[in-house]
Amino acid sequence: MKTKHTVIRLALAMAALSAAFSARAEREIFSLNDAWEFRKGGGAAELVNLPHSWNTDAYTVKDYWRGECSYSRSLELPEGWSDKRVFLKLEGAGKSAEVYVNGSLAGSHAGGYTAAVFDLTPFLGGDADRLEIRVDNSRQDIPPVSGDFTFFGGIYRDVWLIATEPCHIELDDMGAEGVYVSTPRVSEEEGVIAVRTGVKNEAAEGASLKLRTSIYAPDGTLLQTLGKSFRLKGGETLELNQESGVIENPRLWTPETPELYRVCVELLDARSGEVLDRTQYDTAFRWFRFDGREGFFLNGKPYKLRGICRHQDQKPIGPALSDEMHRRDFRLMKEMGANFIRISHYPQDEALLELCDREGMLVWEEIPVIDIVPETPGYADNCERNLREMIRQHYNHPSVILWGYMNEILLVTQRTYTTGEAMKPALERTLELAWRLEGALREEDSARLSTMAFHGSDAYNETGISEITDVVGWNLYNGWYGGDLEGFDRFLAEQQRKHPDHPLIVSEYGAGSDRRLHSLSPRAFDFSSEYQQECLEHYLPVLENTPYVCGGAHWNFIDFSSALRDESMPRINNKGLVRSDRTPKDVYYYYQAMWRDDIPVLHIASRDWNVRSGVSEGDAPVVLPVKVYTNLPEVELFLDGVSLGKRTVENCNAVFEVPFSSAKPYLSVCGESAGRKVWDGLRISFRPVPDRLDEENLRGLELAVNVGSGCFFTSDESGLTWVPDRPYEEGGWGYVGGQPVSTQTEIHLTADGPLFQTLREGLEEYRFDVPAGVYELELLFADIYRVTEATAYQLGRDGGVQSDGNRFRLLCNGRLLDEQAPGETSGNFNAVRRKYMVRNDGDHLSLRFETLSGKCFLNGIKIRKIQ
Ligand code: GCB
Ligand code: CA
Repeated sequence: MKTKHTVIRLALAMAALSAAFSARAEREIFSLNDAWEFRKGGGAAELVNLPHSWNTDAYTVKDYWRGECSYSRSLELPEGWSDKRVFLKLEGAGKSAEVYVNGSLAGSHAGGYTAAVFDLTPFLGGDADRLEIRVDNSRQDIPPVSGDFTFFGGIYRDVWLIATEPCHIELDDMGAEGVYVSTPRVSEEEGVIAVRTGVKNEAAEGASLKLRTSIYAPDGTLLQTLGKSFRLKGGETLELNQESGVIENPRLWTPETPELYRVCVELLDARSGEVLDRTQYDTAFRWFRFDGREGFFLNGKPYKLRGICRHQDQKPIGPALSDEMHRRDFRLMKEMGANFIRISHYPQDEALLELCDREGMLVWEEIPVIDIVPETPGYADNCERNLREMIRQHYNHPSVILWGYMNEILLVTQRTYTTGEAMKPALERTLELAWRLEGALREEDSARLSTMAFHGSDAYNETGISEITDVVGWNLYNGWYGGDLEGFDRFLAEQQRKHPDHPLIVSEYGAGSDRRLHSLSPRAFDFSSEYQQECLEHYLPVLENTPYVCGGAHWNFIDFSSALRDESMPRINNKGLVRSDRTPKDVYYYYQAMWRDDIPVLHIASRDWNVRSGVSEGDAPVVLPVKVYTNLPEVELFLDGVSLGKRTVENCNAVFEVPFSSAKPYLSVCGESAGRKVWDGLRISFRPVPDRLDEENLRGLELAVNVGSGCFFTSDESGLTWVPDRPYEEGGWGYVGGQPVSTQTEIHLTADGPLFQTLREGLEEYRFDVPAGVYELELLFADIYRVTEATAYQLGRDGGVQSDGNRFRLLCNGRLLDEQAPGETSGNFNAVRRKYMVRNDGDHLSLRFETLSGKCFLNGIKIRKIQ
């Protein structure tokens, strides 16, 4: 709710603004992000600042809120604006917006990721104007309608208020500014800049005008000024073309040398010489080529596209990032050594594109036409308009080289229609839309190339879809969703053999990881950091060393919001190189070591695994691997200052077997770079678990086992590490009989989901050989034996076994302890923890399982000696 206070503050700010600007005829612009009254559905008003999203619920529930919400506020315009044209610019509102001024509809926009501009002038009435924006994220006629991410609602980018003179440079050409800068000629020897400018006269009378376009070199010196005088009748719009003279030996733009020229466009009153309007753009001289056999070329030289894909959200705020947060992301990617970004799966904030130009990164940007083309009326029209908007709005960013418009468009299509006959109409729709979008793209921009991303199915070739765009993108997850890591190499080689002239990018590849999980024998879908590392350490050298592959874009730079996803971190797709809060995962430094040669990279890859445990044999230390990511040729590791020797680095990593025994060991690593020593170091917390239990080592011990799993699991909540399961051996502890099973389905009623997602079924016994005494025995259960519907992106990794009425008896040292039917009492996929006080009069604790019906199972076990 707006308080009196805010009104006064606002009025003061406006007064100050108008004083500062009233003398000027030029365009005025300020953000209008503060003091909006937000109403969700028909709910109560709440005071919010923009950027804002109402879908923070998407981090907790699958069925996040979708519908219409409204944002409103009063609009007090600065003094001196009464003769001006007044525009409102929404940089991004998901997914559609209707703008009302004093109750009248001023305009609407369909599309959640492109900007829209509204001319408010005819609707402004006086001193108490009221603005209302209705935003709706439920519409099915606007892309995306399917996809592995959250379709956040809200006005989640900046809102601007702009005032111009009646004669002004266009500022609403599909939300773009109507000035288009290109380089029709570019080589090492000479470059030419062309500028196409829309000019509008919204006054009743005609005007004599002049367009003055100045071109500045990267060092700021004025190179050329182009002038053009013309007359514009009242109500008329004109497009003017200007072309520079030859600029000799232009400084060429690359991601490493982001040399920018500057184009300043001014509109002048021809008679008085007064500047009526002014805009400016960065531009650059660069050219490029994609080749099916030889890869990518920038400015005539072979250039590997070292890329990442980037979603835009951050937990818990959703997509409502400030500009500086976008810039932080850019810099993290840049520092990692990336020179290419696939802006996925939708156009993103200007702040990001601006840095791609200024600090250097090549860009693929796309619209969110994903998985399937629906029949919904209006859908195709909205796709085409969103594509044109994206291209016009970001046309002037020289970093952009590719426009994309479809992602894995046959994935859900194939799953929805299982026979070729049934799929036919959908396929025709898809091809028709693809050709339509390709045509629109060609009309909008002849200087960039078109692309699409496919999932690893040959259907894209068979149906002819792969023939439509200039560049083919493959999203490949061999060794994750199926198959093995080498399947990646084979797939690329086969594509090259069959389609040697298709320029090819690996538009996605990746694997999930959860820093709570660690494994000494990593496997796909265990979500261990170690498997993600193994996977990327396989993919990246292939990308680097296969000349016909233009490049790759890792999926995804961040752990991002996908409300429908379960897995180890429900609501999050955790394939990021950085976590949602942007803390780099260790594997980030693998990329940095691979991609940077201008700085020494030396990183002990154990920030994600700084709380360690392991099973110790007697007093012997626990030997665990410690990996170092580095671009140095040789490194030496030290444990508490004592050298563990040197290792030669291969594939930018070296692994040391480290004997852990003390509680807080300090690891350091040293390498040499250009004659200087380089260091990295960190402290680890280490708590061993004995393989043989006795009075002494049981004191204070909490022996926690992640039953059915090969992974260590460290709880975020307690910090306790649950060690991997192991078979019982005489004198020790572990399971007897049964087999491990796991699920990707979310486990409710716990924050320690992964612990419950793995279990051992059909076991006979769990046994600890321990001295006599009283013990607290804790058992963890979750019944996962109900078949659930997997999402499109969780291909074939679930047990998927139905078993009803699972009921079993537990006997401790021969006495009945409990009868459990976790599915029945707590419901499937719900966590159950139960503690028992048990007495051992002999030399062991034995938990025996007697199945009464269905299956018996155990998800976790913990013991603690009380007396
Ligand atoms: C894909 C999709 C992307 C998903 C990704 C995944 O192929 O294009 O949107 O998020 O796979 O993680 O499954
Ligand atoms: Ca488990």
